Amino acid sequence: MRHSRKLLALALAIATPLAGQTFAQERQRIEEITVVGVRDTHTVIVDDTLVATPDTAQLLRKMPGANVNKNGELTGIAQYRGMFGDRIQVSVDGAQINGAGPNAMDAPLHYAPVAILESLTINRGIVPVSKGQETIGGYVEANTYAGDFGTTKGFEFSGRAYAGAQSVNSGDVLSGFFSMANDTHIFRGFVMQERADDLEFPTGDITPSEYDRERFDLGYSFAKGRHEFSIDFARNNTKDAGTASLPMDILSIDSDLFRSRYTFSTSEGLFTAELSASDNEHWMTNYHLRRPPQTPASTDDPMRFRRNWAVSENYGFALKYEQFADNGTWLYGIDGHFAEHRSIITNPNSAPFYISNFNDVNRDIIGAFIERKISLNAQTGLETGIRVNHVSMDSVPVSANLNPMNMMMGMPVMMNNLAGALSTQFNNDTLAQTDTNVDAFVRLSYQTDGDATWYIGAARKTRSPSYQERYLWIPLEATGGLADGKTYIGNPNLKPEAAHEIELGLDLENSDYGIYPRVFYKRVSDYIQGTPSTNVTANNFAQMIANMGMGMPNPLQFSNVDARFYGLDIDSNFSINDKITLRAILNIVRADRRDINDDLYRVSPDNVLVALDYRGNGWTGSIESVTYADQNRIAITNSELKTEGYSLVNVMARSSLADGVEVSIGAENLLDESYLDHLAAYNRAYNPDIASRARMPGLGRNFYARVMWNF
Ligand SMILES: [Cu+2]
Repeated sequence: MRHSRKLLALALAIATPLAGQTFAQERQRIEEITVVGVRDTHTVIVDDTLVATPDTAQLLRKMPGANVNKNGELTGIAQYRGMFGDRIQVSVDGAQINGAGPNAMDAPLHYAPVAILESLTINRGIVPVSKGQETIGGYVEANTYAGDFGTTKGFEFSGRAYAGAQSVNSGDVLSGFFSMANDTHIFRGFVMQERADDLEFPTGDITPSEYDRERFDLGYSFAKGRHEFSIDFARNNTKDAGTASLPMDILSIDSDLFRSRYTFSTSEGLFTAELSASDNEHWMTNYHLRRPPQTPASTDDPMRFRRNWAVSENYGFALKYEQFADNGTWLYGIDGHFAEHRSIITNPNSAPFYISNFNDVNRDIIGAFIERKISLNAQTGLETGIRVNHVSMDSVPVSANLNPMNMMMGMPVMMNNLAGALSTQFNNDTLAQTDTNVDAFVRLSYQTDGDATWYIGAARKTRSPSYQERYLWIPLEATGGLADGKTYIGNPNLKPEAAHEIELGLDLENSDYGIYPRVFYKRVSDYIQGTPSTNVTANNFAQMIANMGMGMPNPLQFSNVDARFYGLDIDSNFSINDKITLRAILNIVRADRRDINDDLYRVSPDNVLVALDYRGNGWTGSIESVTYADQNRIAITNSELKTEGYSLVNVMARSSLADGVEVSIGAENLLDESYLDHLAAYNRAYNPDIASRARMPGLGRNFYARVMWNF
């Protein structure tokens, strides 16, 4: 294990993908580093970074340009430079996973828990088109533990036991990774269990915010000569988990994940084939973890109980060939991703009640790309590529029954009539839609004689509408986790978004320091954003629901508008002496509409992280200050609330107790500061300590500990 960590450090140092042990990957790495370029990724290695959270998405807070829209403890949605959700492509060990939840309760990083995570990498700025099909907002790559090949024919058993606990919610995690490996085979397995009670903040508890999750993995890798093959299965069982920022809580998320990869390397190039699939089933309710809906006389109202069954299926493949050429590489590829979703809302107290929320919606993408990386001369590197995606989407007709008692008159009849009119409108619309989208990018780097490499990049990136944006037919909050409290309807005829971006940067580095600033400007036409609905039937329906105290009137409809994003982020480190390093990250992003005078919703406030890392004999320690500015640039359209700035202090220390045993302890929000997290949305569950629809509080002081035993 010690050996592998050294390898990781090396990989990080030269900013290439991690954990390359095979001949092919070694070769690939050598080829990659011959091309002049800037440091375009930022990686967090979990072994070296102490975090209390079970949710990998929260690691994004430690990375330049990145942040997390938090809707629950296991429900973190990646944000990068002001864009989030489906605009950020997330890869979990090469697989793209579209979760079952129409509100992204199981956002992609749900499927890479921290306990099995080896590293998390973000691409800084413009993402090469080969990284993923739709990278309009960014690219995040999670890699989990896979084990290492041995050096001889003899099999060796090794692994890692990982245990953690934290005070803020009495949470704990226990996990084990085991592998049996020689120079040709790796057999591996992983088990994990984690659970927690409700979270504390300085003046109360967040209810519900408990969670309970299990995970099991089995995998196998084979390497011989120029061939390498791997296959992995994982089972995720998320049980009760509170998501107080959303209208319901998680009852279960049961997922089967599959992925496989084959690589073949020659002296001329590297061929890669990848296959992945997942099958996700999810239940959520508005009554089993939070207080059920009440009539004014504080008794449960059985007619307003809701539960939601949602499933998704994904299949993905990629075929790539990287050809080594003079001074660089050519990369050719085709890939596909096929997703299907279904969601039905019912009432456990009234069997005939149902809303067919999403009915067998499909979103299929086939893509092809070519990329070229080349050193034009000893100082200048060029990277460029083009991708074409063909997107096809469809839904089968929808229906609902909102009059379960078969009443002859009254509210249920009127609501049911409106729902009937909405479903007829939807079913008569053009539900089958296809888009052909073209992405392209170019990045040029110039190394001066000194320590500086200058960088300029430009890109066009596209994204077709999500299934929610096209096929949400009745005003509901099923919006991929926007959590603005608004109900929305979709529009099957939406056009794809197209972003045009330029980025400028500089890497200034030597043995004492590294400073990596980037400025960017991105203009998005046909940006998809909720605007006030002009659909009279939908508006009447929402008004009627609001009159019954079950939601907000005035729904939004997903529409094509114009938007822009611009800002600056800086990643940096300075060696103060051979033991102490100063690390600083600064993030500034502005995001607004170009067609009207409004800012965009849920954009990270300006923030700065400053940390001192100490690396001494036998132990390491860090003290970190995280400061967020006020966020006064809010989306009026989304009724967004402002937040005040705040500053938190975090400390952590790590020491090796015995050979292979490492103990870490830390405290987040050491000073128990009260604050509001601008990206954590609003309270939607009954809570004596937090008003309904008030901003979610930030967490109180959290002591935590982690023990890792590598054997
Ligand atoms: Cu859900």
